Amino acid sequence: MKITDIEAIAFRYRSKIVQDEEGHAHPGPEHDATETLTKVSTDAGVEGYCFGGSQATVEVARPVLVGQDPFDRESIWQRLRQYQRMGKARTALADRYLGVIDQALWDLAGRATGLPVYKLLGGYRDKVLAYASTMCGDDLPDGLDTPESYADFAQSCKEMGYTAFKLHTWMSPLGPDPKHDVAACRAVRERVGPDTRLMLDCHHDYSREDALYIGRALEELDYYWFEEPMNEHSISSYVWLTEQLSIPVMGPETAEGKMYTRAEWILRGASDISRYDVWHGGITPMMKTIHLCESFGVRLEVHGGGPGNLQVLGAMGIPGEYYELGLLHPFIDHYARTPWLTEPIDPLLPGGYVRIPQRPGLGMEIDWGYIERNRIR
Ligand code: LLH
Ligand code: MG
Repeated sequence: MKITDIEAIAFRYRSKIVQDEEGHAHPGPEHDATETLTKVSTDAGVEGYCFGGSQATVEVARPVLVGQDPFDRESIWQRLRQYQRMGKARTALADRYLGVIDQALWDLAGRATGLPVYKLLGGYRDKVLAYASTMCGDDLPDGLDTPESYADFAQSCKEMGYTAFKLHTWMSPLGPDPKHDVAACRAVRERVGPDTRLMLDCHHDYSREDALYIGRALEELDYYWFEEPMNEHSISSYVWLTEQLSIPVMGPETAEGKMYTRAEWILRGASDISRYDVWHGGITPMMKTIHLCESFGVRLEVHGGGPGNLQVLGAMGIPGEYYELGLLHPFIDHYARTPWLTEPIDPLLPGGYVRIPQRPGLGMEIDWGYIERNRIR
């Protein structure tokens, strides 16, 4: 089998989510938005898909992919990784886009063999616990505007069946404010009681002292982990913080450098729990990172949702305890957000679990009628 083409299909949809100036998602007025579907075709008629990507990405990747065996993912991935260093590919093949191509190739392999990706990787489980992960704090009345609003939302999530809840508190320009963050964490703990797992992912640019203050408060409130409170480029700051706290510190989430960066964090003792997602270069480097963590006896929690992350969670033999389900907000219907799929990828099951999708590939059933009706390119 040989790859014959890679394309980026763009289509319109209606969204109720807007991004603030730093890129954090919030509820907003309904508007037109664009989604892209990257499609890899072969001479055997089998195709692979991943949502995301861009026209620039497929133009740069096409000469590398066409003519290759789509099962030679490692060779294709290594070649594209080298391309990332210079010229047009620096942006067109940034990790996010490399991750799309890699996922489309895994999807293709699954569709070709009739297996979900987690079975190709080596199946470990067919369901995973989920936590409700909130959007960042806002100033919308009865949204996520006060500690009390977070407590109300945590209670609703508990009633929906979630057994764990993670706050993203106020980012710029509404944060940082360590006291406000701690007040929200306290209000949530008091509302949901001792049995719900709670985590915090706060403003990502706190000073060492502010992060330590928040971390100590979280220990007192029996939180389960403390995520990305400082700039991840300062590994020394994370070493400093991790040494002083008993609550597990988690990271790096956004730092560049794929498995190489995670290896350095482990060697330095910069966090207790590592972090990765398929948008940092794909399933291929994520599995390398998972095996790295396993070798060092370090936990890894998967960042973000979506089909690629879920398939990896199904193949993770080390915890990897949770699927991040979100980002949720009292004003947003999470399950109405992907009208281009015939059904949502991550419905919540009794007990607070999400099933690893069992369809071949990444497990998505694409609504082609929807895409064709709304197609731009
Ligand atoms: O800053 C944000 O908008 C969120 O923190 C976002 O990046 C989210 O994906 C996250 O960090 N989840 O863990
Ligand atoms: Mg995070």
